[in-house]
Amino acid sequence: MNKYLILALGLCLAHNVALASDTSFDTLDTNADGLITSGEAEVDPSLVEVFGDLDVNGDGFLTLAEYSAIETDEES
Ligand SMILES: [Ca+2]
Ligand SMILES: [Ca+2]
Repeated sequence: MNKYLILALGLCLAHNVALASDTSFDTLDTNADGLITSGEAEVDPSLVEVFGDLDVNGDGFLTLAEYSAIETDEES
């Protein structure tokens, strides 16, 4: 599991280099299970800071709906 996570993070970092400033839900969701884990969020330090706030139901994962709340916050 850890090996897979490291590989996933590596792939996500590669995607981030390519995409630069646009970190989309799909980019963060490296294993495409529809949820962003805290591990997947680590590629974006600003997301890690607000992860707990975005995870409104406290299950340790961000759904697309939960993640979408960040867009409102970032525009202010
Ligand atoms: Ca995921
Ligand atoms: Ca959640």
